Amino acid sequence: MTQTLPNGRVLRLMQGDITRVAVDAMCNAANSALAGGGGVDGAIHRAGGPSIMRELDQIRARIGHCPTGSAVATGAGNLPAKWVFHAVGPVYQDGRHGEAGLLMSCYATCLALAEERGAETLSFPSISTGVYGYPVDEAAPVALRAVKEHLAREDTRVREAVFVLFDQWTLEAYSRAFS
Ligand code: AR6
Repeated sequence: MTQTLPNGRVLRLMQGDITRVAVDAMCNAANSALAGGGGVDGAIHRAGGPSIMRELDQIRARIGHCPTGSAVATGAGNLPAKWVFHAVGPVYQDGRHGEAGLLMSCYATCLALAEERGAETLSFPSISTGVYGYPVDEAAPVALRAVKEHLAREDTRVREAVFVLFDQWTLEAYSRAFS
C-alpha cells in the first residue's frame, strides 16, 4: 500500500523482513540498555554484524542508557543501509501510562535523526507490538500519524518512509489504520 502526500513524499506499507529492504536509515525496536535482544533487534544485529554493537557499547559508555521514547544512531554494518536508528518503545501496561506519547516520540526521534543526517529513505518496524505487548490495533494509528505528520512538512528531507511489517496480522492492522 502506498500513499503519496500532496508534497510528493511517499508513505508505504509492506510485509517482510526489514533487514532485507534497502534504505538510507533503518529503524530498530531496541531496549533502553541498547543491549540487543530478540525480535527485530536480534535480526538487525545478526544481519548487520558486530560493528553495530561495538558502536552501541561506545554510546552506552557515554550516555548510560537510551530513555524510552528516544533513539540513538549507529552505522549499519552489513545491512543495506547507512544508519540504524535504535528506538526504545514503551512497554505496554494498560494504555493509560503515556504509552501513545512515548510511541509517537520514538518515531519522531527517528525522523529527527534522519533530518540531521539527510537520510531520504527510512524504514520502520512496528515498534513495541512484539515483546513489549502494545496491541497492534492501538499502535498502528499512532505510528502512522507520527510518520505521516512529519512527511507532510514542506521542509522535510525525507522522501519516503516504509513500514516493513513482519507478519500478515500486523500488516492488516496497519492497512486498516492506513485507510
Ligand atoms: N523485520 C521486521 N519486523 C520484525 C522482524 C524483522 N526481521 N522481526 C520481528 N519483527 P519486537 P518490541 C516484528 O519484539 O515489541 C527485543 O528483545 C515483530 O513481529 O521486535 O518493541 C528488544 O531488544 C513485531 O511486529 O519489538 C527489546 O528488548 C515488531 O517487529 C524488545 O524486544 C516488534 O517486535 C522490544 O520489543
